[in-house]
Amino acid sequence: MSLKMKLVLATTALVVTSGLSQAQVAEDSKLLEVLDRGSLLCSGHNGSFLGFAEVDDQGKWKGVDIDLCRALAAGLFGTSEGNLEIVPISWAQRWPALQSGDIDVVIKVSGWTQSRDTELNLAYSTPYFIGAFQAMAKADLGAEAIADLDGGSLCVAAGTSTERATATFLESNGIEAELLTFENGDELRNSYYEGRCDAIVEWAPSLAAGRVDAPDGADNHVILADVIALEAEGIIVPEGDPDWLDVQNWMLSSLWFAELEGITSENVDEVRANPPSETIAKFLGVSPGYGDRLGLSNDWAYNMIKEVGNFAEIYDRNIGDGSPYGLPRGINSLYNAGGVFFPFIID
Ligand SMILES: N[C@@H](CCC(=O)N[C@@H](CS)C(=O)NCC(=O)O)C(=O)O
Repeated sequence: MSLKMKLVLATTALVVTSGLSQAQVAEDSKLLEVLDRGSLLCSGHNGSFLGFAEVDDQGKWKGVDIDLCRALAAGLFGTSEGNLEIVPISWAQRWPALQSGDIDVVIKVSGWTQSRDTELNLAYSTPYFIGAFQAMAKADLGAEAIADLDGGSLCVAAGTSTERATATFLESNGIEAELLTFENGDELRNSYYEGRCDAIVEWAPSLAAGRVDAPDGADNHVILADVIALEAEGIIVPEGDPDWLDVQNWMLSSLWFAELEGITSENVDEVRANPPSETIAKFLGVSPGYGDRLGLSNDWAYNMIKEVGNFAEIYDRNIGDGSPYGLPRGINSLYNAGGVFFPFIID
């Protein structure tokens, strides 16, 4: 290769590399609309969805999904305080609310299904949670498996992938059981506890969380071992807005990266003052690149970690050891702790 040719290639590489550090956000991206508006409209729940979107005694939202909404708002605006509105919606309202613009993003343990992906024109982030659908039955029925509930009834949430997966499971296994569906989660659980159905089908973390509060005591209910289906839960935005989707993916990756590197809400200031590597300096906005490539401020990850902490902190506070539910993290851990999650490469 001639020297001239080498010079041309080197210059092109330089332009391409430096061009990468400034985001070209599409003019019609939801990202710009949200930044302009100065507030994020995120999905809540119609009632309490234990551990993920609950309303506490003071009427404040909390939970894993609510913390992800807070992290996103903090990443976008520096803090979620005054910049986040949680819009209460049912499972069935998720998609019309997103499509009409009543909410900007669905962070509502929503499973990746083919019809949502294609017919509803939705785009999924990388999954942030793996949930197994299982059934919990009244202990006095003596059931050990769902097949033992043949001829009985199951309560399940309307308009969810749980309803669909349960119907498929019953059909595939030749089990005849009636499915009673409910729009509202509290109504669903109360109907089960009041004896309107023999068992309730929910996501395993929800069953375990709900069992703690069973009015007649947790011991009167057994979670059956059959796994009806495994589901990957992701963050959802309308199809065709890659810039907005990028922010969701990098938000999740940032929370895992901080966890992997031991960066917490407690020590993030200390780490930022003395970053142990160039990658961490970039991640926390000490050196440029990590935010402006996405159309955000370079300290957006710092702001998220400072406000909500890393993924482990979010998990522990809401459904893990720091919560009333004490659920082990299991498959939802990072890869180095036996789970399936990991951050993407920061280059
Ligand atoms: N992952 C489901 C939504 C979550 C779901 O199915 N929730 C079910 C199973 S945990 C439920 O029973 N929810 C009770 C509630 O709404 O409180 C989907 O994407 O449709």
